[in-house]
Amino acid sequence: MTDRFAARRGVLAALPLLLLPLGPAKAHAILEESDPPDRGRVKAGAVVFRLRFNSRIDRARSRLTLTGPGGAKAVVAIEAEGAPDIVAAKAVLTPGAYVLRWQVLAVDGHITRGDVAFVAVER
Ligand SMILES: [Cu+2]
Repeated sequence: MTDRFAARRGVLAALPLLLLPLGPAKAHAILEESDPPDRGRVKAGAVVFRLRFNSRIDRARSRLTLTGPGGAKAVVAIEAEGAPDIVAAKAVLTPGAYVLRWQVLAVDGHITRGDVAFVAVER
């Protein structure tokens, strides 16, 4: 009886050590590179957005939202094709200041989000 109790306590004490490494084993998505870059400039007109992450992205469960001059907000459709760590989209932009907000689901099941601010200038 005493032996069994001690053994159970031993198992319980070991649990936190076993659980700790499981969480951060796979990283969630971090933006490594973007086109346009944050605080960058693009020429107004047809623009291709390209965001590269450190991990594979579930594009169907990710989203790009573009806030334009005057605060107008629109969801931008993510291209279905391409490398699994790239999120790409196309838009036609008038000159002005924009914020591209990305929200992506990584293979580890975690959602991350961030902003890329840029300015579209006259051609
Ligand atoms: Cu994660």
